[in-house]
Amino acid sequence: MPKAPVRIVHLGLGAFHRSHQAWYTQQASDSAGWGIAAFTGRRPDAALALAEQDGLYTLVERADEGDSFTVMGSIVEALDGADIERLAALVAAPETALVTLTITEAAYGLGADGKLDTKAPDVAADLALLGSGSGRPTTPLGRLVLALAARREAGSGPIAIVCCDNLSNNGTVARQAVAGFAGAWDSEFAAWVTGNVSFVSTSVDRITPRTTEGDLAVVREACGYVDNSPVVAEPFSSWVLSGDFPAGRPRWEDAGALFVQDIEPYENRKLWLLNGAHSLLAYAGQLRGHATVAEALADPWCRRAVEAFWDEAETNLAGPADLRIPEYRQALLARFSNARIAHNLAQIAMDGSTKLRMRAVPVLQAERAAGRSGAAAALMIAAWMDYSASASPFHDPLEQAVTAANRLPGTERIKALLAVVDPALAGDAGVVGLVESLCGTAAGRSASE
Ligand code: CS2
Repeated sequence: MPKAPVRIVHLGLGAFHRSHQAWYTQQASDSAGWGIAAFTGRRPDAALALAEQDGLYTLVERADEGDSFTVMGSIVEALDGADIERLAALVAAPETALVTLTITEAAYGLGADGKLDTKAPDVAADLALLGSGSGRPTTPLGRLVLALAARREAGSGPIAIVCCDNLSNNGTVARQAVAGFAGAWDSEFAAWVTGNVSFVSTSVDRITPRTTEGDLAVVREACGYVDNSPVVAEPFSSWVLSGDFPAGRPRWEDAGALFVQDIEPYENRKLWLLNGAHSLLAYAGQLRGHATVAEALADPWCRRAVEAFWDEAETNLAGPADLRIPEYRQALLARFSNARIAHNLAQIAMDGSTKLRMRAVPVLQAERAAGRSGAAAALMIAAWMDYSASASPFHDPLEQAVTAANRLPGTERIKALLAVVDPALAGDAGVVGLVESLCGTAAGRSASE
């Protein structure tokens, strides 16, 4: 098939981008005009592997009843994220209308106060380097900001940044992070960003576990060719977007994307019900000896904990009638139980300090504000604390603070760990006591043991 011209630049070439945004772009009726140039993050491997097959790969849609296979061609260039020259040239090109992002929640560098943490070592290093006008940024945001400066220089006009990471109000988060970088660099450039960059918020959904050797063999067997980079995903997918596209966009609605004014209810539904349950299962499930989402959900203790958390979340979910929460919950149970999708809990467990801020904290706060305990949301935090003390490896942007907190005794430890997630919660004696009483329960110990 002929390649579409690059009009979308993507940062974060991973399995999720390939099963989600690349799929929506390929399904759009005007897809022939919208090619994606996708850059990796820390390592070039995914780009190298994909470039070897000219950007083509197989999307395996894995349903309970079997697999179906689609050859994907919407990624027309797969590039090493360190190739800043190519990134700047593409973002500066007038044809480029969009930059989409899946750079992970933690990469926005936000502190517990929701602002860019300019003291985080990699952010501080990139800021210093941008300020000095020489050197190569290593963070995705540092690279993006440099590329936006090239667009300004080229006079190529407005552009949209479409955030596809699981954060509440992710367009605003992306704006804060980019503005934080731009402002710390040059105030005139920061003003250009404000006037020319539209930050689109989106709620993204498609369960996409890591590809395994077995998946490669399945594709070889079923399709009769060798694909070194297939991606496996559930059949379900959803994309809700809110914001302006000053330079245009593909007709993603042809693939079912929903464009709305107020994204918050959709975001909360997804972040609390799907991602919240995922985190709860990731921590409690692993403490109970399970390895995948489907295995953990089959454990009645975990299932009860998830349902209790959903009850708390649902009470605080208000929004348009089409939220259909009972049906959404029912569908989630089916999606999570798809045993053919081996979704590893260890993968979901990563970067908990950032994820819990979106997944547990808002529900806990809302429950307490309403005079209720919020025990089910607090259990997610308690399970994370237990997990953080025993997991190896333990991946988290605040790993050092978590390790230091875990050395403290008793209630001091609980307070310090809570402060990593949300300082306000750490100052609430009721929450500290509640979380402390729930520690140990997932693994089957009572609080007093
Ligand atoms: C998961 C998500 O790893 C995680 O934190 O909760 O990646 C989840 O699978 C996706 O958001 C599903 O759309």
